[in-house]
Amino acid sequence: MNRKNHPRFQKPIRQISKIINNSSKILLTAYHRYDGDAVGCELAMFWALKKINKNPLIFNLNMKKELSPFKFLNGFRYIETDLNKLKKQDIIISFDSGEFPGIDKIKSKTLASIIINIDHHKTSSFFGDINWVEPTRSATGELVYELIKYMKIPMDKNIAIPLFVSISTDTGRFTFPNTTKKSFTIAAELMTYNLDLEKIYTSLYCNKQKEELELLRETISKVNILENGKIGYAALSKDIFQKVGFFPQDFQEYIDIIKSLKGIEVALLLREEDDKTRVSIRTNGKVDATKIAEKFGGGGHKRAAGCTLTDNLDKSIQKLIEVAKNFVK
Ligand SMILES: [Mn+2]
Repeated sequence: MNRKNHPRFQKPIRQISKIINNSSKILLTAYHRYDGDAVGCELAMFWALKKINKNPLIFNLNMKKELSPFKFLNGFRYIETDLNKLKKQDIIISFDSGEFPGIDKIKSKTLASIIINIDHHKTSSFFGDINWVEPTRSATGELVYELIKYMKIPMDKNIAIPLFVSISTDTGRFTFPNTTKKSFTIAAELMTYNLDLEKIYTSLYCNKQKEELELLRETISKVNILENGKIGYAALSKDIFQKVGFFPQDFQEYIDIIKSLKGIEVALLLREEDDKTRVSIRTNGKVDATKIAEKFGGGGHKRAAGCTLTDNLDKSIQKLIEVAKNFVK
């Protein structure tokens, strides 16, 4: 059976909307990587649920709120990050998270009866009690948009802005190949709420501290090219972050620089964190990034994936390159 037609991938939108309608305290959450899609979904759902008189709470375990580029979004300040402060909840909805180690801890702490998982990672571990996973969607924000429409919750600017952020960041401002007619159609409808694009894009992309530029410079200086220009990688050790005094929440633009080199098929960004090495993988051409990530227990999308190795930086470089080479032959 085609994976896409597998029953696990069928849309439980009716069931989800029923459960939401029958609940009051609704915990909205995401795992680990609080990017534009994840945070956008949480905030869009937050405002949508408020509109139908629910009690939503956004909870992002250990999120470094002060470093987030999404601080400008309305409602961001209500995000809770301390597990100890969580009180009883009826249900949990997770967004944009292919896996969620530790969600059971949140479930038992909040005594929530059900976990709903809404996501678009094709490597999803289906950790929810109900899973709505559509890997063909450009962003989880597209699913949240659909859910809000299905539930007939009137759209407004508070909902439209985070949804726009979700779709525009996950499509690389509508340039990645995951961008579809649907992404544009939804974005076009969101634009009817008079979104100030200049303000949104300035908040997202023209808000750098000078340490970030320092780190970009360090990253560029560390770029290595192999296999006739088909593989590019940069490895960032702990002391680099210490030297520049900055650690990004999101490494997207650092790896995009490597990916932007003409002829690159596999771009890798490795960074040392405590006793492990985190790796971002981006691909052009025929290489599927998830195929490389999965060799190391990771996952993601065709063009963007990630994994974590328990080896040190040098050993991780070796292992990654060895695998990557097989994909560019
Ligand atoms: Mn996403």
